[in-house]
Amino acid sequence: MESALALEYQRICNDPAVYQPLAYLRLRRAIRNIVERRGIEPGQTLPSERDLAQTLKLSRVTVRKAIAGLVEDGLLHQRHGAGTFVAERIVKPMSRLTSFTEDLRERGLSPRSEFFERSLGEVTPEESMALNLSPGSIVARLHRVRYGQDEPLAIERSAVPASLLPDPMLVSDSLYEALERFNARPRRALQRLRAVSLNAHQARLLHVSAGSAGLNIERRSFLDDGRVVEFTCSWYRGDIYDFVAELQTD
Ligand code: 16G
Repeated sequence: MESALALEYQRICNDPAVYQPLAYLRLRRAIRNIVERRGIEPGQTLPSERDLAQTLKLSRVTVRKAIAGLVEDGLLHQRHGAGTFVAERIVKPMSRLTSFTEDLRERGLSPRSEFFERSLGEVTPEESMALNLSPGSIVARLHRVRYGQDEPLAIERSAVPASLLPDPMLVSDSLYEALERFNARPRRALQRLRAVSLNAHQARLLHVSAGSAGLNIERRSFLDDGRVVEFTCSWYRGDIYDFVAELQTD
């Protein structure tokens, strides 16, 4: 693994398309690429800071800085005295507005969706409140189970104003990629998290037992001009996901 990482690091240093003058950012990219390609599997240990510094001819401060960034992103995990591992649970930082597809790709997992619904319809009272739309407006609705490789990870129901997403069939995998094509990718979001027990139907879809722990998350996301882009209600599996928030004093 060490030699694969050294090769990848060298490749990034010599690639004129990757202009990155800072060594710790080049190393961060190299480690991320190796994890994405499954050159190191979830749960596997990374070589020690000292070994990496020696092999890559970098200072330990540089190596430490590269690793710290990936720990913060949730890709790596550190256990005191035991070293640095590729995270097994999916650690999702709450400070970044990312999509399910991006989160999984960053971890080297292939995302896919199984759709139960992709339709257009009149807003319900709940959607009209959440999306700031007047009664009678049309919304695009998606209802799907989200998979990483072949494992179901979350159930999601999304509503998006049809003025921003005129045809829900345009969402083949990623909602955010589809919105991007209409210049309507969200820029900020408000999220509410709640611990829940998954009911029998949800548990069946997620391949866990009824009553298992889940996280119910409501996300309202916005464009720069304040328009609401999405109202999504998700049920994530509690046995796989960690949501992590960084907090600072005022
Ligand atoms: C995430 C979001 C969800 C968003 C989706 C878009 C959370 C809790 N929810 O699952 O609100 O609609 O990503 O993902 O993070 P996509 O672009 O892959 O469809």
